[in-house]
Amino acid sequence: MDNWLIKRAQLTPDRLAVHYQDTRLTFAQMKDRVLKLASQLAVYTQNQERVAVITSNNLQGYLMILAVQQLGKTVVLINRRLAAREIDFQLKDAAINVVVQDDDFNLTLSNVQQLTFAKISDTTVVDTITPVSDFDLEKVTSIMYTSGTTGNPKGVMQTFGNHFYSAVGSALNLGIMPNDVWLAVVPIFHISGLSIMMRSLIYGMGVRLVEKFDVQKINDILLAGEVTTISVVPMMLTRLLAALPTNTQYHRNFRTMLLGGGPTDLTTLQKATNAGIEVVQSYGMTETASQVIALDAANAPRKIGSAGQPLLPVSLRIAHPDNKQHGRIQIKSPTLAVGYLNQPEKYADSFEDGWFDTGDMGWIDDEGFLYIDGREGDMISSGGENVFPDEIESAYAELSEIAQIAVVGVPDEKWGAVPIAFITFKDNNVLSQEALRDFGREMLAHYKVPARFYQLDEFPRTASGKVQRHKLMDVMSHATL
Ligand code: S0N
Ligand code: AMP
Ligand code: MG
Ligand code: MG
Repeated sequence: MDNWLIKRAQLTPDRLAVHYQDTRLTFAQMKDRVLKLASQLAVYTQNQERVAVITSNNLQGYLMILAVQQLGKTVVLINRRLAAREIDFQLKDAAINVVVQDDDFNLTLSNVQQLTFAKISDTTVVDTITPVSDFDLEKVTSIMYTSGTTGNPKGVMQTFGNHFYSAVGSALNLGIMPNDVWLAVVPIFHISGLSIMMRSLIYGMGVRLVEKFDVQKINDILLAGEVTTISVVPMMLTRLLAALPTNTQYHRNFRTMLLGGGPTDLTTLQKATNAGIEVVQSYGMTETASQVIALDAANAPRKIGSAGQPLLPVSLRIAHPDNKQHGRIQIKSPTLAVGYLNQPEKYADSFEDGWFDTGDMGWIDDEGFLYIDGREGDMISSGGENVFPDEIESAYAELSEIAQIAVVGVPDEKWGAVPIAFITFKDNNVLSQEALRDFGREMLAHYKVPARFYQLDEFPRTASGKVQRHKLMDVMSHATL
């Protein structure tokens, strides 16, 4: 396919491409800005196949991701909330030499050149680059890391074709209107946010880029009719509703709230419906380049609690159903990532008879609508970020005072769920809550640090000596905090 950005600048040069704070760029203007940045970035990245970008949702980061794309290099998107040690792992795995980062990103990373956006935009351009002529649908254009129940994080390789089919599948469900502007407050380092950027290039649609999830500000934008669509995770919806005055409705321009990334409670969905908000529930993951299952406007009110039906390019089956037809959610889709970087066996293991096994469980009603039961294993969904107990337990295992640690998720009013930890100490060693927390904040993204640590004399175990996780909640009441 022709280079989407260049093509957009030809087809719809004067349409809004991106709006951030007081800056509004049309596609023609955005192309010029991106190509200039790409020329500056080229000075530092000549022999690099991949470039990592560390950014929150700001204009410079947005343009930088596009600039890497224009150079024909793969952009490795790093979750800005991770700890240095976690980022180092990803950079090493992706063989990154050059990191471009927000001006206020202040972690020192190992064995890479860290360039701030300011440094790159101050670079004198010697040769203006020629952007890649086309976007090969089979080329890997983005990599983002996702964790699993066990083992190291995996670099999910997304192609232009993945993004294209994802954008088309979404459009065939939600439609495209000439005045569409999609609000991106979900991070552009996750597929929730990056997919909005790709839809913008493919549809010729404007993006309203917002850096911080400031509830009041987002509600104001939705009330003022400045955007037509927004992507949210469940926790964002809950907070938006709580801050919306009763009997107040969003502007009629606003047509779709795309909800995904984690489980939502029915009360919240019911409240949203009562407030006249058209919530389109969806299900997707990094490996599927965003939603693959979604509700449609007509069925949304009737099918509250369902994640919807497979989008046009997507096939869905439930494998190994029990007698209630609950089983494993498996997918076939042209949006399916082409692999995990350096871990081909791990990726191959995710397939059964050519179907991708999502690791999630669910069931399909007699009209073909999918309901998600949850994930196998112990994943905790905190504010739309996935947290895996194994990752936390391995980090803490490095503390010599700890004999054993087990992490479980508990419901949390603000984040939906948060991890808490149960610990036995060696000998008479005891670490304070504060010491445990500080250690975690050094080693892990802060959202992974257990909210509380309970000290136990011993773990509840099975006859064979295995820790009984489900019993941990019962012992909580007589554990020391
Ligand atoms: C909810 C968010 C915005 C909260 O961040 P906020 O309020 O901006 O926090 P900060 O000011 O940065 O930090 C304040 C303190 O809060 C801690 N913190 C931040 N986030 C979390 C968290 N999630 N859980 C627990 N604590 C958190 C900070 O650490 C800080 O504390 P201190 O000072 O102690 O460090 C933010 O969490 C957020 O952006 N969440 C959403 C992430 C997301 O997008 N997830 C989806 C990933 N999945 C996918 O992309 C696949 C599905 C998909 O594509 C999709 C999803 C949704 C909608 C549409 C789609 C689609 O299909 O298109
Ligand atoms: P990620 O790896 O960050 O892309 O997260 C994908 C995971 O989020 C999925 O495998 C699910 O476990 C979870 N998830 C996404 N959408 C939903 C949903 N609608 N309901 C429940 N869980 C979801
Ligand atoms: Mg994942
Ligand atoms: Mg830290």
